[in-house]
Amino acid sequence: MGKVSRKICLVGDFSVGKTSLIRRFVDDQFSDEYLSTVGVKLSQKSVNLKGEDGEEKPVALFIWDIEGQTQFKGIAPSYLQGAKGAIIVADVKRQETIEHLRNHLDLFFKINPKGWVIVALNKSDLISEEKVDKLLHVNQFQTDYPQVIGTYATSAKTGKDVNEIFYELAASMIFS
Ligand code: G3D
Ligand code: MG
Repeated sequence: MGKVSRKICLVGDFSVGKTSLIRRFVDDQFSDEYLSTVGVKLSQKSVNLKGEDGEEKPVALFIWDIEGQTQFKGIAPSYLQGAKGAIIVADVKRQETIEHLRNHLDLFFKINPKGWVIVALNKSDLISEEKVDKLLHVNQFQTDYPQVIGTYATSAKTGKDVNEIFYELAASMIFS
């Protein structure tokens, strides 16, 4: 049996940390000097998921990174086409990027009604734990979007919850 492969897109406003989250997950590194990529960049990482039967299932994740858009309107539908999953990212220090989450969700689910999404409130290392808890509390989307798996407070800088969001998303994409 060949390995299954799945497409994941990173979605979100400019500079929220999409590229940094991918780098942290794929290369396990973070650089404050990291320069923005141009166009679309594809990264690949293979993961082993444990199914309910305890069997390990290898999955190749193809992770798409976009750049150049400043708002959700700039995201081309062709970028999202064929994605079984998305990580939709906001920056906890920029409220407008949080307000745009629903626009990104609407666009993703319009193109991929059967896709799965994890919401990442990124740069959580920059604010207090109390603030993080408050943001997590008010930014839950499952009621309106049943295919949203959950909202996580991530940090590409410290690595907090970065592996978790990719593995959670992959598990839902494969086993649900
Ligand atoms: P993008 O791909 O969504 O456009 P980038 O965003 O990954 O390029 O990140 C934008 C800036 O935010 C970068 O800083 C990056 O280092 C920083 N950043 C990303 N994630 C985090 C995080 O979790 N915590 C902190 N503290 N910073 C983060 P520069 O200065 O290069 O623009
Ligand atoms: Mg980028």
